[in-house]
Amino acid sequence: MYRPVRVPSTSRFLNPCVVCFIVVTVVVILAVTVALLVHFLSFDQKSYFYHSNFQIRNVNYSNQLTSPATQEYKILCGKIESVITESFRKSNLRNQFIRAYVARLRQEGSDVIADIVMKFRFTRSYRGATLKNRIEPILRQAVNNFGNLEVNPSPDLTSITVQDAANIFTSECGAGPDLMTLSEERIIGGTKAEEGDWPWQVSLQRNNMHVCGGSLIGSTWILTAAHCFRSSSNPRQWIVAFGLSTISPTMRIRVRRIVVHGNYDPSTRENDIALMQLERRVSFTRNIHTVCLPVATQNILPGSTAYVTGWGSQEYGGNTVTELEQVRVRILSNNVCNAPTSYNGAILPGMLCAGLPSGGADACQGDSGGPLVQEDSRRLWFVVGIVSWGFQCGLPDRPGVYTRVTTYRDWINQQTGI
Ligand code: 4AZ
Repeated sequence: MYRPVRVPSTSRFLNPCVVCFIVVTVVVILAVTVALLVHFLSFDQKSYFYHSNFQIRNVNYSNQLTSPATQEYKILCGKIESVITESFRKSNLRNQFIRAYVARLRQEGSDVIADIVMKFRFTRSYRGATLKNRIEPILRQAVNNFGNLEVNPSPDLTSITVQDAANIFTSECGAGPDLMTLSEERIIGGTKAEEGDWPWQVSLQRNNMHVCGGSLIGSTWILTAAHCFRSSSNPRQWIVAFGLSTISPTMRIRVRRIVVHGNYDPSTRENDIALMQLERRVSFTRNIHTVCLPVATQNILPGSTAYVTGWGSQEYGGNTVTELEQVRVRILSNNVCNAPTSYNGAILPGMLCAGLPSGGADACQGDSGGPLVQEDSRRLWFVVGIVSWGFQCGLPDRPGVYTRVTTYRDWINQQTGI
């Protein structure tokens, strides 16, 4: 009987498949280890925040520097930021430097002090002291490049936490959530607002029911519309609620005084502006702080983007909502808004129109008194309009009509000192 010769099997350990498997496994383990090492040593970066005071000797702290809305304020901050940025961009920290921002200008004696927040990204393996030693000389070098600005030659430099940075920003007006961490520009999409997106927005309530919106403009002041008080201007009947939700607010404060514009005219809706003074001061947090007021001379450009926020209804005649919403609109010129096919002359100089040409994006009932805001080139938010009126909501050629805040800038200052 034929039987094939049996080839003795090779040892298990020398089986080419097993050898191949072992080699591949070892190579994969090595590659993963090297990749993880490289990742943690060079790519796993962490943000570090630093604070510095620049003492500027030859600039007087005039009225012009008390508000971030003035050209003088913007120019001075812009100059300081660009000199620091340039120094870091030319230095060996160019890849680690993210941003320098003047968070506050204040007065000390006859000097102006600029509080500067700087953000860096370093790998986690870096030690704090090493970072400071590398940043300090570049900052000193920046000081030498200020030209006509006399800045103290060795400004201090302190490592701060992201919370410390946020605290500096919340003490000033207009910081949105992205600016507070010197992060990328925020993409505002959808309609639902998130906690801290619009930290100045308040809900004005009677009997625990949302009636109107408003904006926090000072630690005891709310800006809103005069027509909100047609039902009652008794401060004891009102409560100001903070936070995203009107039914579970993060804070409620009683009202001391309501100041309705003396020349508010319900028939023309002219001077539709009012102020509420709170019973107590608000302590500012990341999610509750003020919006900036524009200067009276600020030009609100037709075509520019603005946002309106509130708990108003989503269609004319509908119910108000309980969670804060936001809508992007564009500013229209009063001329366009007064066209015969639009509001046909009803738009007075103290009013401002905003919407989209095809309609669809608009404030509606219950948004009244709330803010129409714009972001400036330094990413600070300004309240340029107060939701006032309109023909229904979201219709083409019937944009939302707002009280033009710049027109009433002096009136606001007379009433509040802000
Ligand atoms: C209102 O009745 C109202 N579309 C507010 C804003 C607009 C219309 C009506 C703007 O409170």
